[in-house]
Amino acid sequence: MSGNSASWKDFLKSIASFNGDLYTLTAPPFILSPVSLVEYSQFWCEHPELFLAPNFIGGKDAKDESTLLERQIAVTKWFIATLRSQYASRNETLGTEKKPLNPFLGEVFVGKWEDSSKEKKLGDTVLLSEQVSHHPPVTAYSIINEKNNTYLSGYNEVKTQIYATSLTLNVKQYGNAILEYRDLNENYLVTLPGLHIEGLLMASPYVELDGKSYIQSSSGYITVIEFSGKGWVSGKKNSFKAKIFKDKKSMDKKGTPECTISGQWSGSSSIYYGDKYKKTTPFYDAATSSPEHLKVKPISEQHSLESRKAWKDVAEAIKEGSFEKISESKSKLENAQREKRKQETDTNSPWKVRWFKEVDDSTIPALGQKSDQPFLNLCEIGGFSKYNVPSGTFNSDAKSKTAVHWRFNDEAFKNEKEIVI
Ligand code: CLR
Repeated sequence: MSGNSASWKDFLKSIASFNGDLYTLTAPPFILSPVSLVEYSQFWCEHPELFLAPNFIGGKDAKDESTLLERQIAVTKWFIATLRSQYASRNETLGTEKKPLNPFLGEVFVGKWEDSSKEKKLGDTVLLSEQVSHHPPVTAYSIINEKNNTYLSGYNEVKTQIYATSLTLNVKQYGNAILEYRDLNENYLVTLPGLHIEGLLMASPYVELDGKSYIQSSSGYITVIEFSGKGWVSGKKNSFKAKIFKDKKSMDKKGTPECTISGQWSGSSSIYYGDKYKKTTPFYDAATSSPEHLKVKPISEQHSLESRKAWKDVAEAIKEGSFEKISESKSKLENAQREKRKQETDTNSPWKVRWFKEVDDSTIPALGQKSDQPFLNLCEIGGFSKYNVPSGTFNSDAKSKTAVHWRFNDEAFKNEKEIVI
């Protein structure tokens, strides 16, 4: 054990008796990431061409079954392609999963993916990510492609449990993501999978996804993706099986899906239609399609609320591996934040969230009534709960009374004057 640094053993002890807030735990420097959790929203779009693909399937007004199915398959492919960056990239590039920096209230991360294609039909795609709550930590984001009128917006909030006997961290996601292809008049609800952190005992933590993710389209089509890991039937890490059904009813009947996709989300997968499993063809290969990283302004041009600028000293200390420098620079930032909150209370002027707003869905719309909000419509079509329950929970299993969600505030972003994208 060096200096004041907690050893891995001490860290495990504190995890075993932890009280629900992972960020209060002092972890040894080697497990700390110099990247703030507010940056993780970028992983939704490291394959912009897949994100935008549905726009180019059939004409804008095409609503025939085969076009709709093809778009559902395209959205499913985009989703599968996001998973490697989201859940395996730290492990693959740094050797282990890392503990991200806990974003402060109002912290933002912005940037864009520039269209590098020859045809220029994609256009630029912008990322806005903002820490909208500190206790509990909640990040909201919006990914905007104006040229194709395509929007992804959502938020993430996790609840963590520890299984003391196996020292596994069990993480449930509470947010949801809504994908809108406004020119097509089509939108999709994407539910977020559960996950657990394994390998803690060996000091080499990694993420394993579990449970299911759903992609519910306004066209009725629904994809159910089931995740499994090493210890499961296939025996391979990062495995999944996705089935696409015509609608929720067909899914519940457990009949033959329109198509089935299976394989590894961090590797390759294949697809077959109906029951023609002998005619399986390649679907997606994460190994051969490298992620396109977001373009972010140099730190010298950033606003003080921008993540990389605000965390610069801490990030450098983490890279140096100096426990003293880490805690010194972190305390500086945290104390400044505390002081800020105190001032806000004293002057009765609470912090204003920048680009997002909280929407209370508990009373609107009345039961059985249609709503223009994509989220409520999609919940109704797929039978999902609109309440604050783990992502992907169905109505009948919901056990919460609140239905408050973070949504993108288009107007606020249009009026943005300080932060340059
Ligand atoms: C955040 C939202 C992203 C997907 C995602 C990926 C990895 C998750 C992260 C979310 C939340 C925080 C998380 C992380 C993996 C590890 C980390 C659960 C859901 C915890 C806080 C760190 C545990 C510490 C050990 C590594 C020691 O879209």
